[in-house]
Amino acid sequence: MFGFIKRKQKIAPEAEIAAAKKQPQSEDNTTDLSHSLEKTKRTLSDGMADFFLGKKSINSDLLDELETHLLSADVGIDATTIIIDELQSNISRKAISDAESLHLKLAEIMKSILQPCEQPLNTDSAKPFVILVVGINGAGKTTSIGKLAHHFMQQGKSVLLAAGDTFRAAAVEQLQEWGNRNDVPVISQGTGADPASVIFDAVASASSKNIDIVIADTAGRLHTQDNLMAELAKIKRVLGKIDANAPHETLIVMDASFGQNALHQAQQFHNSIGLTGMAVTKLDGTAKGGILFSIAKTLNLPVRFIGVGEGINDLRPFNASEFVDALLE
Ligand SMILES: Nc1nc2c(ncn2[C@@H]2O[C@H](COP(=O)(O)OP(=O)(O)O)[C@@H](O)[C@H]2O)c(=O)[nH]1
Ligand SMILES: [Mg+2]
Repeated sequence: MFGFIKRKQKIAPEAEIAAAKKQPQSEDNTTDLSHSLEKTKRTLSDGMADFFLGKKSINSDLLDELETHLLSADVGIDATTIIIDELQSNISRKAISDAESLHLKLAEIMKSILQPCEQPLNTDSAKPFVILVVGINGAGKTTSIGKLAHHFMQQGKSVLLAAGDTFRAAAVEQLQEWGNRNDVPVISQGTGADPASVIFDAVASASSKNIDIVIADTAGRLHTQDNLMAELAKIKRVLGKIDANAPHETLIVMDASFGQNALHQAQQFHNSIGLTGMAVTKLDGTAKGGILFSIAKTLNLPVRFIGVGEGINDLRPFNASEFVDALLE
């Protein structure tokens, strides 16, 4: 199924944007999502087909098997235990008797685990609403900012981007390309500039132009790099001088393919600078999509968006029900 859609290789930002322009827009999001989550789906359901086709009876062997699959997909111990225990108790009191009722119950439990993370980002509380984007190198920050700009523009909002990754010249250029692509202004001061100053200027400029949303890029960093974490804290402090509530969203972008490690990184970022939301990227390229369940059980943070590809439309607001339906489809 869908074998004609080939995975793209890592490519330069220019080519990536050109490719994004050609992305077809599908109206059927669930089918799309289901296709994007193919690798995780396979891990979850490998060897389970016989069962879901009703050819295997419901017993503890089956639950053991399901448990292994859930753990392999990085659903994590806590969420897996909840799922298996709940299924077991339903089986014991005969509330589940066939493949269909198990499928329905499994979906219901999985949705209930993810539901608390479904808190869409509302940008109406401030103008400009400032989103500070943080995370490790390569997580997908800049790409996600490009997609986010598109997302907000489609909602009729005006957007301005701040090139706060001043570490490498290429980073500013990459953001500028996304700015061109979306036809939104990009405020930058070039390589080596103080990111706090760039982002401060961007917010001041957005205020004067009556722009709705500022999205600020930052250089990738590890939570162990104290000086770089202090730099993020400084950005937040400086922004607070314009608006005590800014940044209104501190969004970590994390790469799902890092699985439990990404979770650990996010926890450390949260402890160090305080996060208000997450965007989980590259769910299309990994079998570790179950990480969202781990996130739900261990990090008390909203998952605002999920990234399911490299194209401009491949970032979507997180919807727990849609996600589980796509996984179990
Ligand atoms: N397959 C896939 N690739 C992604 C996704 N998000 C970002 N990428 C790719 O990840 C790479 C690094 O992204 P970039 O935005 O430069 O990361 P940054 O260092 O955090 O700014 C690029 O090749 C992106 O196209 C996603 O959701 N799916
Ligand atoms: Mg970047």
